[in-house]
Amino acid sequence: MKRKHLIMIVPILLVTFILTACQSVTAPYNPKEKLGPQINYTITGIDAGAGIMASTQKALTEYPLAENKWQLQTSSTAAMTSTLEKAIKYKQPIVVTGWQPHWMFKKYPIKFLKDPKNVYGKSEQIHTITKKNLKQTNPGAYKILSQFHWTPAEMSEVMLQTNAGVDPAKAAKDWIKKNPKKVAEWTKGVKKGNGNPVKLTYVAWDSEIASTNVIAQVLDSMGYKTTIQAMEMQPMWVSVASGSADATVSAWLPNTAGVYYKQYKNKVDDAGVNLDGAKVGLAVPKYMKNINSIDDLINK
Ligand code: PBE
Repeated sequence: MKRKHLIMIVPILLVTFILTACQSVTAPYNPKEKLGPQINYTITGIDAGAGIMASTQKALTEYPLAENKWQLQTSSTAAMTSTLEKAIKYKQPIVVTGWQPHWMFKKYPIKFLKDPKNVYGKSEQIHTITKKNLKQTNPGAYKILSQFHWTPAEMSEVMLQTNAGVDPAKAAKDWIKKNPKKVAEWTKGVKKGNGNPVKLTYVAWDSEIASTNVIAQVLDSMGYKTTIQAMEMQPMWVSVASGSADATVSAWLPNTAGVYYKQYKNKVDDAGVNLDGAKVGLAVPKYMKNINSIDDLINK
C-alpha cells in the first residue's frame, strides 16, 4: 500500500474506533476512580417483596450508604441477572443483591462483599414450615417434609437445569431418578398416603421452584396428592398460618424472612431445616478487585 493511502485510512479507522467506543454506555470499571459515580450510586436489586431487599434497605442506613447518595433499584431476579450478564460482558462496574444457592454464582465470576456490620447475617438456612398440627393431622406427609434435607450443591443441580430451559417438573423428576438414596432418606419410615391431599405454597425464586417441585414429586411417589402454588412472600406465610396450605419449603431464616417468621411463629410449626449454608448479601464481579467490603462502596 502506498504511503498516501495509509495517511487517508488512519483517520477513517480512528473515527470508526471512536464511534464504536461511544456505543457502550457505561465504561469498563476503573479502579482509579470512585465507584459511586461510575454506576450512579445504584445497587441493582430484585422484586420489592424479597427479604434481601429489606436487608439491603437496612444496609443503606447502617453503613451509611444512603447518606452517601447510594440507592437500591427494584427490578426482578430475571432483570437483575440479565443486567449483571451485560455488565460482565463489557467488564463494567455493577453491584447487585446476590444469594446462594443460585446459578448466578456458577455462571458469572462474582464475589460476595464482606458485611462487617453483619446486616445480612453470617449464613442462612432454609426451613420447612407447616400449618399447626400437621404432624397429627397428616403424619406421613409431615414426616416426609421434616426429613427433607439436601445440600446447596444438590439444589443447584436442579436450578441449573431449569435455568438451561428444562421444565421444572421434568428437572425435578430427573434429579429424583438420579438420587434414589437421598430420596429414600426422606421417605424412610413413612406410610403410603392413599391419595391424601397436600398443598404446598412457595415463592417463585429459582431455589424454591427447585425444592418445591422435588418434594412435591416425592410426596406423590408415596401416594399423596400434592398441589403446588406460587405466590408472593406475604400471602405465602398467610396461607400456611391460616391453614389454607399445608406447608412451604421456602423459609429463608433467621434473616431473610425473619419479619414473617416473627409475625406468624405462633400460628405455624417449624418442621426443621431443609438446606444449610445459604447466604445472602451484596455481590460484585471479581474484576472489581479493590471492592471487597460494603464499606468500600463509600471509601473507594
Ligand atoms: N431470595 C431467594 C429470597 C429468598 C430466596 C434470597 C431472593 C429473598 O430475598 O427473600
